[in-house]
Amino acid sequence: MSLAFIALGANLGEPLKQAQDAVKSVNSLRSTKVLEVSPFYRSKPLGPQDQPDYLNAVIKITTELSPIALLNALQKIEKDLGRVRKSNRWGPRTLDLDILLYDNIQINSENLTIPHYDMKNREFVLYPLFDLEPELVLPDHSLLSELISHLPLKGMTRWS
Ligand code: PH2
Ligand code: MG
Ligand code: MG
Repeated sequence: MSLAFIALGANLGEPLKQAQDAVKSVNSLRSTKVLEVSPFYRSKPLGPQDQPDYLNAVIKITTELSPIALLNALQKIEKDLGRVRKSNRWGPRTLDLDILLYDNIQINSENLTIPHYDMKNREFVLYPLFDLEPELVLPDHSLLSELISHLPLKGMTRWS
Protein backbone atom coordinates (compact mmCIF):
# COMPACT_ATOMS: atom_id res chain seq x y z
CA MET A 1 0.00 0.00 0.00
CA SER A 2 1.28 3.43 -0.97
CA LEU A 3 0.57 6.93 0.26
CA ALA A 4 0.07 9.65 -2.34
CA PHE A 5 -0.95 13.29 -2.59
CA ILE A 6 -2.95 14.62 -5.54
CA ALA A 7 -3.37 18.28 -6.48
CA LEU A 8 -6.81 19.30 -7.69
CA GLY A 9 -7.46 22.38 -9.81
CA ALA A 10 -10.53 23.71 -11.63
CA ASN A 11 -11.48 27.07 -13.11
CA LEU A 12 -14.19 26.39 -15.71
CA GLY A 13 -17.77 25.16 -15.40
CA GLU A 14 -18.71 24.69 -11.74
CA PRO A 15 -15.37 24.28 -9.95
CA LEU A 16 -16.91 23.36 -6.60
CA LYS A 17 -19.11 20.63 -8.09
CA GLN A 18 -16.26 19.23 -10.19
CA ALA A 19 -14.01 19.19 -7.13
CA GLN A 20 -16.58 17.34 -5.03
CA ASP A 21 -17.28 14.87 -7.84
CA ALA A 22 -13.54 14.35 -8.36
CA VAL A 23 -13.00 13.46 -4.70
CA LYS A 24 -15.80 10.88 -4.92
CA SER A 25 -14.38 9.47 -8.14
CA VAL A 26 -10.89 9.16 -6.67
CA ASN A 27 -12.31 7.40 -3.62
CA SER A 28 -14.09 4.95 -5.97
CA LEU A 29 -10.90 3.88 -7.75
CA ARG A 30 -9.86 0.27 -7.34
CA SER A 31 -7.95 -0.34 -4.09
CA THR A 32 -7.78 3.39 -3.41
CA LYS A 33 -9.08 5.36 -0.43
CA VAL A 34 -9.28 9.10 0.13
CA LEU A 35 -7.94 9.69 3.66
CA GLU A 36 -8.25 13.46 3.78
CA VAL A 37 -9.14 16.45 1.63
CA SER A 38 -7.61 19.87 2.29
CA PRO A 39 -9.69 23.03 2.53
CA PHE A 40 -10.66 24.45 -0.88
CA TYR A 41 -8.80 27.61 -1.90
CA ARG A 42 -9.37 30.32 -4.48
CA SER A 43 -6.11 31.20 -6.22
CA LYS A 44 -4.95 33.60 -8.91
CA PRO A 45 -4.12 31.89 -12.20
CA LEU A 46 -0.54 30.92 -12.79
CA GLY A 47 0.16 31.55 -16.48
CA PRO A 48 -2.20 33.53 -18.72
CA GLN A 49 -4.12 36.06 -16.60
CA ASP A 50 -7.19 36.23 -18.86
CA GLN A 51 -8.76 33.18 -17.22
CA PRO A 52 -10.92 32.74 -14.10
CA ASP A 53 -9.47 32.19 -10.62
CA TYR A 54 -8.89 28.54 -9.72
CA LEU A 55 -10.33 26.33 -7.05
CA ASN A 56 -7.36 24.39 -5.67
CA ALA A 57 -7.06 21.64 -3.07
CA VAL A 58 -4.94 18.61 -2.21
CA ILE A 59 -6.19 15.06 -1.65
CA LYS A 60 -4.38 12.49 0.48
CA ILE A 61 -4.90 8.87 -0.55
CA THR A 62 -3.71 5.35 0.01
CA THR A 63 -3.59 3.17 -3.07
CA GLU A 64 -2.43 -0.15 -4.47
CA LEU A 65 -2.30 1.37 -7.96
CA SER A 66 1.16 1.91 -9.43
CA PRO A 67 2.11 5.52 -10.25
CA ILE A 68 1.34 4.96 -13.95
CA ALA A 69 -1.95 3.20 -13.23
CA LEU A 70 -2.87 6.07 -10.90
CA LEU A 71 -1.98 8.63 -13.58
CA ASN A 72 -4.15 6.83 -16.14
CA ALA A 73 -7.03 6.58 -13.67
CA LEU A 74 -6.81 10.30 -12.83
CA GLN A 75 -6.77 11.25 -16.51
CA LYS A 76 -9.90 9.16 -17.04
CA ILE A 77 -11.63 10.99 -14.18
CA GLU A 78 -10.63 14.34 -15.71
CA LYS A 79 -12.17 13.25 -18.98
CA ASP A 80 -15.32 11.78 -17.42
CA LEU A 81 -15.91 15.03 -15.54
CA GLY A 82 -15.84 17.06 -18.70
CA ARG A 83 -12.26 17.95 -19.44
CA VAL A 84 -11.36 18.55 -23.04
CA ARG A 85 -7.59 18.37 -23.47
CA LYS A 86 -6.14 21.32 -25.33
CA SER A 87 -2.55 22.10 -26.10
CA ASN A 88 -2.69 25.43 -24.24
CA ARG A 89 -0.26 25.05 -21.42
CA TRP A 90 -1.44 26.71 -18.19
CA GLY A 91 -4.79 27.40 -19.85
CA PRO A 92 -8.17 27.05 -18.13
CA ARG A 93 -9.65 23.62 -17.40
CA THR A 94 -12.74 22.06 -15.83
CA LEU A 95 -10.60 19.66 -13.81
CA ASP A 96 -6.92 18.94 -13.34
CA LEU A 97 -5.67 16.10 -11.13
CA ASP A 98 -1.89 15.97 -10.75
CA ILE A 99 0.12 13.47 -8.73
CA LEU A 100 2.29 15.52 -6.37
CA LEU A 101 3.94 12.80 -4.31
CA TYR A 102 3.86 9.02 -4.23
CA ASP A 103 5.62 7.57 -1.19
CA ASN A 104 9.21 8.74 -1.48
CA ILE A 105 9.41 7.83 -5.15
CA GLN A 106 11.20 9.97 -7.72
CA ILE A 107 10.19 9.36 -11.36
CA ASN A 108 11.26 11.27 -14.44
CA SER A 109 9.68 9.63 -17.44
CA GLU A 110 8.14 11.15 -20.54
CA ASN A 111 4.59 10.97 -19.20
CA LEU A 112 5.10 11.30 -15.50
CA THR A 113 7.28 13.35 -13.18
CA ILE A 114 7.05 12.72 -9.44
CA PRO A 115 7.38 14.82 -7.35
CA HIS A 116 5.38 17.29 -9.48
CA TYR A 117 8.00 19.37 -11.32
CA ASP A 118 6.80 22.78 -10.12
CA MET A 119 5.12 22.06 -6.79
CA LYS A 120 7.69 23.94 -4.75
CA ASN A 121 6.80 27.22 -6.49
CA ARG A 122 3.03 26.91 -6.27
CA GLU A 123 1.27 28.43 -3.27
CA PHE A 124 -1.97 26.71 -4.34
CA VAL A 125 -0.21 23.35 -3.93
CA LEU A 126 2.01 23.85 -0.89
CA TYR A 127 -0.50 25.57 1.41
CA PRO A 128 -3.24 22.93 1.09
CA LEU A 129 -0.56 20.24 1.37
CA PHE A 130 0.65 21.90 4.56
CA ASP A 131 -2.93 21.87 5.91
CA LEU A 132 -2.85 18.07 5.61
CA GLU A 133 0.78 17.32 6.46
CA PRO A 134 2.63 20.14 8.29
CA GLU A 135 5.60 17.89 9.09
CA LEU A 136 6.06 16.68 5.52
CA VAL A 137 9.58 16.17 4.17
CA LEU A 138 9.94 15.90 0.38
CA PRO A 139 12.00 13.13 -1.27
CA ASP A 140 14.87 15.62 -1.74
CA HIS A 141 14.82 16.19 2.05
CA SER A 142 13.39 19.71 1.86
CA LEU A 143 10.93 20.58 4.62
CA LEU A 144 7.46 21.67 3.57
CA SER A 145 7.32 24.16 6.44
CA GLU A 146 10.55 25.75 5.21
CA LEU A 147 9.30 25.97 1.60
CA ILE A 148 6.05 27.58 2.77
CA SER A 149 7.86 30.19 4.80
CA HIS A 150 9.40 31.58 1.58
CA LEU A 151 6.27 31.36 -0.57
CA PRO A 152 3.79 34.27 -0.47
CA LEU A 153 0.04 33.60 -0.68
CA LYS A 154 -0.25 35.79 -3.82
CA GLY A 155 -3.83 36.73 -2.98
CA MET A 156 -5.03 33.20 -2.32
CA THR A 157 -8.06 32.93 -0.02
CA ARG A 158 -10.42 30.20 1.15
CA TRP A 159 -13.07 29.22 -1.39
CA SER A 160 -16.46 30.31 -0.05
N1 PH2 B 1 -2.97 25.01 -12.97
C1 PH2 B 1 -2.38 25.23 -14.13
C2 PH2 B 1 -2.02 26.56 -14.61
N2 PH2 B 1 -2.29 27.59 -13.67
N3 PH2 B 1 -3.14 28.39 -11.65
C3 PH2 B 1 -3.73 28.16 -10.47
N4 PH2 B 1 -3.97 29.18 -9.65
N5 PH2 B 1 -4.09 26.90 -10.07
C4 PH2 B 1 -3.85 25.82 -10.88
O1 PH2 B 1 -4.20 24.67 -10.49
C5 PH2 B 1 -3.23 26.03 -12.14
C6 PH2 B 1 -2.88 27.36 -12.49
C7 PH2 B 1 -2.05 24.12 -15.01
O2 PH2 B 1 -2.23 22.90 -14.48
MG1 MG C 1 -1.59 20.98 -13.35
MG1 MG D 1 -2.42 17.97 -15.13
